[in-house]
Amino acid sequence: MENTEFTTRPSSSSEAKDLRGCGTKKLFIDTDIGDAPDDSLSLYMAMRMGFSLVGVTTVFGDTKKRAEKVKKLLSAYGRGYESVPVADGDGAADLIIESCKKYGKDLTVVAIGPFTNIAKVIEKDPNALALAAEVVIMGGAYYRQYADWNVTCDPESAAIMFDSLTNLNCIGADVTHRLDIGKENADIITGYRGDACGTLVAKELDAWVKANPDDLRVLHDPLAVYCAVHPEICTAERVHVAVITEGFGRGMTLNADAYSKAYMNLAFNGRDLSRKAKVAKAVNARGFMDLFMELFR
Ligand SMILES: [Ca+2]
Repeated sequence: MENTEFTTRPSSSSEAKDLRGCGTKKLFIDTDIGDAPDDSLSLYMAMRMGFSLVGVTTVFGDTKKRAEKVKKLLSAYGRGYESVPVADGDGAADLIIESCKKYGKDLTVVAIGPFTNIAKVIEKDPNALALAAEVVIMGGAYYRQYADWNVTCDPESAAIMFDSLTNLNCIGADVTHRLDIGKENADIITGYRGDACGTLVAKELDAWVKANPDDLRVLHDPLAVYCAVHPEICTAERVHVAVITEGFGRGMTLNADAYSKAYMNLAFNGRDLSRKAKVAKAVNARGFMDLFMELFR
Protein backbone atom coordinates (compact mmCIF):
# COMPACT_ATOMS: atom_id res chain seq x y z
CA MET A 1 0.00 0.00 0.00
CA GLU A 2 1.62 3.22 -1.17
CA ASN A 3 -0.03 5.59 1.27
CA THR A 4 1.49 4.05 4.38
CA GLU A 5 4.87 5.71 3.97
CA PHE A 6 4.88 9.15 5.51
CA THR A 7 8.04 10.98 4.71
CA THR A 8 6.54 14.33 3.73
CA ARG A 9 7.52 17.07 6.09
CA PRO A 10 5.44 20.20 6.62
CA SER A 11 6.85 23.22 4.84
CA SER A 12 5.96 25.87 7.38
CA SER A 13 6.99 26.12 11.03
CA SER A 14 3.41 26.97 11.96
CA GLU A 15 2.42 23.46 10.90
CA ALA A 16 2.98 20.36 12.96
CA LYS A 17 6.34 18.73 12.43
CA ASP A 18 7.15 15.05 12.46
CA LEU A 19 9.47 14.43 15.38
CA ARG A 20 10.75 10.99 14.50
CA GLY A 21 9.89 8.09 12.25
CA CYS A 22 9.80 4.41 13.04
CA GLY A 23 12.12 2.76 10.52
CA THR A 24 10.47 -0.18 8.80
CA LYS A 25 8.03 -0.82 11.65
CA LYS A 26 4.37 -0.62 10.77
CA LEU A 27 1.70 -0.11 13.39
CA PHE A 28 -1.87 -1.30 13.55
CA ILE A 29 -3.95 0.25 16.36
CA ASP A 30 -7.07 -1.28 17.90
CA THR A 31 -8.75 1.38 20.03
CA ASP A 32 -11.78 2.22 22.20
CA ILE A 33 -11.36 5.91 21.32
CA GLY A 34 -14.12 8.21 22.54
CA ASP A 35 -14.20 7.73 26.31
CA ALA A 36 -11.00 8.84 28.07
CA PRO A 37 -8.97 11.16 25.82
CA ASP A 38 -5.76 9.15 25.85
CA ASP A 39 -6.70 7.15 22.74
CA SER A 40 -6.99 10.38 20.74
CA LEU A 41 -3.73 11.61 22.23
CA SER A 42 -2.10 8.32 21.12
CA LEU A 43 -3.30 8.59 17.54
CA TYR A 44 -2.18 12.19 17.34
CA MET A 45 1.22 11.32 18.83
CA ALA A 46 1.66 8.47 16.34
CA MET A 47 0.99 10.80 13.41
CA ARG A 48 3.13 13.66 14.75
CA MET A 49 5.99 11.26 15.33
CA GLY A 50 5.62 10.00 11.77
CA PHE A 51 4.82 6.42 12.72
CA SER A 52 3.76 4.27 9.80
CA LEU A 53 0.14 3.47 10.55
CA VAL A 54 -1.34 0.73 8.36
CA GLY A 55 -4.76 0.27 9.95
CA VAL A 56 -7.03 1.24 12.83
CA THR A 57 -9.94 -0.75 14.27
CA THR A 58 -12.39 0.16 17.01
CA VAL A 59 -13.64 -1.95 19.88
CA PHE A 60 -16.18 -1.87 22.73
CA GLY A 61 -19.68 -0.39 22.73
CA ASP A 62 -20.60 1.77 19.73
CA THR A 63 -17.66 0.85 17.51
CA LYS A 64 -19.15 2.65 14.52
CA LYS A 65 -19.20 5.95 16.37
CA ARG A 66 -15.65 5.32 17.56
CA ALA A 67 -14.57 4.62 13.96
CA GLU A 68 -16.06 7.94 12.84
CA LYS A 69 -13.91 9.66 15.43
CA VAL A 70 -10.79 7.86 14.20
CA LYS A 71 -11.52 8.92 10.61
CA LYS A 72 -12.06 12.51 11.71
CA LEU A 73 -8.65 12.64 13.39
CA LEU A 74 -6.87 10.88 10.51
CA SER A 75 -8.32 13.25 7.93
CA ALA A 76 -7.72 16.31 10.14
CA TYR A 77 -4.04 15.37 10.27
CA GLY A 78 -3.87 14.46 6.58
CA ARG A 79 -0.42 13.91 5.02
CA GLY A 80 -1.50 10.45 3.81
CA TYR A 81 -2.99 9.33 7.12
CA GLU A 82 -6.50 10.04 5.78
CA SER A 83 -6.09 6.91 3.60
CA VAL A 84 -5.31 4.54 6.49
CA PRO A 85 -7.95 1.76 6.50
CA VAL A 86 -10.39 1.91 9.43
CA ALA A 87 -12.80 -0.89 10.41
CA ASP A 88 -15.35 -1.48 13.14
CA GLY A 89 -17.75 -4.25 14.16
CA ASP A 90 -17.40 -7.50 12.26
CA GLY A 91 -14.88 -6.00 9.86
CA ALA A 92 -12.33 -5.30 12.59
CA ALA A 93 -11.00 -8.85 13.02
CA ASP A 94 -10.77 -9.32 9.25
CA LEU A 95 -8.72 -6.15 8.80
CA ILE A 96 -6.33 -7.20 11.57
CA ILE A 97 -5.91 -10.69 10.05
CA GLU A 98 -5.40 -9.23 6.57
CA SER A 99 -2.75 -6.82 7.88
CA CYS A 100 -0.87 -9.58 9.75
CA LYS A 101 -0.68 -11.59 6.53
CA LYS A 102 0.31 -8.58 4.46
CA TYR A 103 3.04 -7.11 6.67
CA GLY A 104 4.24 -10.09 8.75
CA LYS A 105 7.18 -9.29 11.02
CA ASP A 106 7.18 -5.63 9.95
CA LEU A 107 3.87 -5.26 11.78
CA THR A 108 3.21 -4.52 15.42
CA VAL A 109 -0.42 -4.65 16.55
CA VAL A 110 -1.17 -2.24 19.40
CA ALA A 111 -4.35 -2.86 21.39
CA ILE A 112 -5.37 0.08 23.57
CA GLY A 113 -8.96 -0.90 24.39
CA PRO A 114 -10.65 -4.03 25.73
CA PHE A 115 -9.33 -7.16 23.99
CA THR A 116 -12.53 -8.31 22.26
CA ASN A 117 -11.20 -7.86 18.72
CA ILE A 118 -7.91 -9.59 19.57
CA ALA A 119 -9.83 -12.64 20.86
CA LYS A 120 -12.03 -12.61 17.74
CA VAL A 121 -8.90 -12.66 15.58
CA ILE A 122 -7.53 -15.64 17.55
CA GLU A 123 -10.82 -17.52 17.20
CA LYS A 124 -11.08 -16.79 13.49
CA ASP A 125 -7.46 -17.42 12.55
CA PRO A 126 -5.36 -18.77 15.46
CA ASN A 127 -2.08 -18.23 13.59
CA ALA A 128 -2.59 -14.69 12.29
CA LEU A 129 -1.19 -12.67 15.21
CA ALA A 130 1.89 -14.92 15.42
CA LEU A 131 2.83 -13.62 11.97
CA ALA A 132 3.26 -10.11 13.42
CA ALA A 133 6.38 -9.09 15.33
CA GLU A 134 4.47 -8.28 18.50
CA VAL A 135 1.08 -7.56 19.99
CA VAL A 136 1.58 -4.65 22.37
CA ILE A 137 -1.27 -4.02 24.77
CA MET A 138 -2.15 -1.33 27.27
CA GLY A 139 -3.83 -3.20 30.07
CA GLY A 140 -3.55 -5.36 33.13
CA ALA A 141 -1.48 -4.75 36.24
CA TYR A 142 1.41 -7.10 37.03
CA TYR A 143 3.38 -5.75 39.95
CA ARG A 144 0.45 -4.30 41.86
CA GLN A 145 -2.52 -6.59 41.70
CA TYR A 146 -5.72 -4.90 40.70
CA ALA A 147 -8.27 -5.14 37.90
CA ASP A 148 -7.45 -2.72 35.09
CA TRP A 149 -10.23 -1.27 32.88
CA ASN A 150 -9.29 -2.86 29.52
CA VAL A 151 -9.17 -6.36 31.03
CA THR A 152 -12.20 -5.84 33.27
CA CYS A 153 -14.43 -4.86 30.32
CA ASP A 154 -13.94 -8.31 28.75
CA PRO A 155 -11.90 -10.72 30.93
CA GLU A 156 -12.83 -13.75 28.79
CA SER A 157 -11.26 -12.17 25.71
CA ALA A 158 -8.20 -11.14 27.70
CA ALA A 159 -7.83 -14.75 28.92
CA ILE A 160 -7.98 -16.07 25.35
CA MET A 161 -5.29 -13.57 24.37
CA PHE A 162 -2.93 -14.42 27.25
CA ASP A 163 -3.46 -18.16 26.85
CA SER A 164 -2.84 -18.09 23.08
CA LEU A 165 -0.16 -15.56 22.16
CA THR A 166 3.60 -15.94 22.59
CA ASN A 167 4.45 -12.47 21.24
CA LEU A 168 2.51 -10.38 23.74
CA ASN A 169 4.10 -7.25 25.19
CA CYS A 170 2.05 -5.78 28.03
CA ILE A 171 2.18 -2.22 29.28
CA GLY A 172 0.25 -2.47 32.52
CA ALA A 173 -1.72 0.23 34.30
CA ASP A 174 0.63 -0.09 37.27
CA VAL A 175 3.37 1.28 34.98
CA THR A 176 1.36 3.79 32.95
CA HIS A 177 0.10 5.35 36.19
CA ARG A 178 3.57 6.87 36.52
CA LEU A 179 2.61 9.13 33.59
CA ASP A 180 0.26 11.56 35.29
CA ILE A 181 1.05 14.77 33.41
CA GLY A 182 -0.42 17.01 36.13
CA LYS A 183 -2.46 20.18 35.82
CA GLU A 184 0.26 22.41 34.40
CA ASN A 185 1.01 20.13 31.46
CA ALA A 186 -2.69 19.46 30.91
CA ASP A 187 -3.18 23.23 30.62
CA ILE A 188 -0.44 23.42 27.99
CA ILE A 189 -2.15 20.69 25.93
CA THR A 190 -5.69 22.05 26.30
CA GLY A 191 -4.42 25.47 25.18
CA TYR A 192 -2.79 24.05 22.04
CA ARG A 193 -4.13 25.57 18.82
CA GLY A 194 -1.60 24.41 16.23
CA ASP A 195 -2.51 21.95 13.49
CA ALA A 196 -6.18 20.97 13.00
CA CYS A 197 -5.85 17.48 14.47
CA GLY A 198 -3.88 18.65 17.51
CA THR A 199 -6.49 21.32 18.13
CA LEU A 200 -9.30 18.72 18.06
CA VAL A 201 -7.41 16.53 20.51
CA ALA A 202 -6.66 19.53 22.76
CA LYS A 203 -10.35 20.41 22.86
CA GLU A 204 -11.27 16.81 23.66
CA LEU A 205 -8.85 16.79 26.61
CA ASP A 206 -10.23 20.16 27.73
CA ALA A 207 -13.82 18.85 27.77
CA TRP A 208 -12.77 15.71 29.59
CA VAL A 209 -10.78 17.59 32.24
CA LYS A 210 -13.76 19.89 32.85
CA ALA A 211 -16.11 16.90 33.20
CA ASN A 212 -13.65 14.95 35.40
CA PRO A 213 -11.78 17.62 37.36
CA ASP A 214 -10.58 15.24 40.06
CA ASP A 215 -9.28 12.50 37.78
CA LEU A 216 -5.60 12.09 37.07
CA ARG A 217 -4.45 12.99 33.57
CA VAL A 218 -2.55 9.86 32.70
CA LEU A 219 -0.91 8.95 29.38
CA HIS A 220 -1.86 5.24 29.50
CA ASP A 221 -2.37 4.59 25.79
CA PRO A 222 0.30 6.92 24.41
CA LEU A 223 2.96 4.96 26.31
CA ALA A 224 1.83 1.65 24.76
CA VAL A 225 1.87 3.13 21.24
CA TYR A 226 5.27 4.75 21.81
CA CYS A 227 6.67 1.57 23.36
CA ALA A 228 5.65 -0.40 20.27
CA VAL A 229 8.22 1.60 18.31
CA HIS A 230 10.71 2.50 21.05
CA PRO A 231 10.67 -0.38 23.56
CA GLU A 232 13.73 1.05 25.36
CA ILE A 233 11.45 3.54 27.15
CA CYS A 234 10.39 0.65 29.47
CA THR A 235 12.25 -2.11 31.24
CA ALA A 236 10.45 -5.43 30.99
CA GLU A 237 10.63 -9.11 31.86
CA ARG A 238 8.88 -12.27 30.73
CA VAL A 239 6.42 -13.82 33.19
CA HIS A 240 3.45 -16.17 33.25
CA VAL A 241 0.18 -14.28 33.38
CA ALA A 242 -3.17 -15.77 34.31
CA VAL A 243 -6.32 -13.71 33.77
CA ILE A 244 -8.90 -14.20 36.50
CA THR A 245 -12.37 -14.53 34.99
CA GLU A 246 -14.40 -15.50 38.05
CA GLY A 247 -15.10 -14.32 41.56
CA PHE A 248 -13.94 -11.18 43.29
CA GLY A 249 -10.67 -11.18 41.32
CA ARG A 250 -12.46 -11.03 37.96
CA GLY A 251 -10.44 -8.85 35.60
CA MET A 252 -7.15 -9.21 37.45
CA THR A 253 -4.02 -10.28 35.59
CA LEU A 254 -2.05 -12.41 38.01
CA ASN A 255 1.69 -12.38 37.55
CA ALA A 256 2.04 -16.08 38.34
CA ASP A 257 5.83 -15.86 38.64
CA ALA A 258 5.28 -13.90 41.83
CA TYR A 259 3.89 -17.07 43.46
CA SER A 260 5.78 -20.13 44.64
CA LYS A 261 5.46 -23.18 42.44
CA ALA A 262 3.59 -25.09 45.11
CA TYR A 263 1.02 -22.35 45.42
CA MET A 264 0.77 -22.01 41.64
CA ASN A 265 -0.20 -25.67 41.37
CA LEU A 266 -3.10 -25.00 43.68
CA ALA A 267 -4.19 -21.65 42.32
CA PHE A 268 -3.68 -22.36 38.61
CA ASN A 269 -4.67 -26.00 38.52
CA GLY A 270 -5.50 -26.96 34.96
CA ARG A 271 -4.33 -23.63 33.54
CA ASP A 272 -1.77 -23.74 30.74
CA LEU A 273 1.07 -21.59 32.02
CA SER A 274 3.55 -22.53 29.30
CA ARG A 275 3.30 -19.17 27.56
CA LYS A 276 5.11 -16.21 28.96
CA ALA A 277 4.24 -12.62 28.21
CA LYS A 278 6.63 -9.71 28.21
CA VAL A 279 5.45 -7.22 30.81
CA ALA A 280 6.72 -3.72 31.49
CA LYS A 281 8.15 -3.29 34.96
CA ALA A 282 9.28 0.33 34.91
CA VAL A 283 9.21 3.33 32.59
CA ASN A 284 11.45 6.31 31.99
CA ALA A 285 8.50 8.51 32.92
CA ARG A 286 10.28 11.86 32.74
CA GLY A 287 11.86 10.98 29.39
CA PHE A 288 8.54 10.00 27.89
CA MET A 289 6.59 12.96 29.26
CA ASP A 290 9.25 15.38 27.95
CA LEU A 291 8.96 13.84 24.46
CA PHE A 292 5.18 13.88 24.62
CA MET A 293 4.93 17.49 25.76
CA GLU A 294 7.22 18.53 22.87
CA LEU A 295 4.22 17.85 20.61
CA PHE A 296 2.30 20.73 22.15
CA ARG A 297 4.94 23.43 22.50
CA1 LIG B 1 -8.08 3.18 25.36
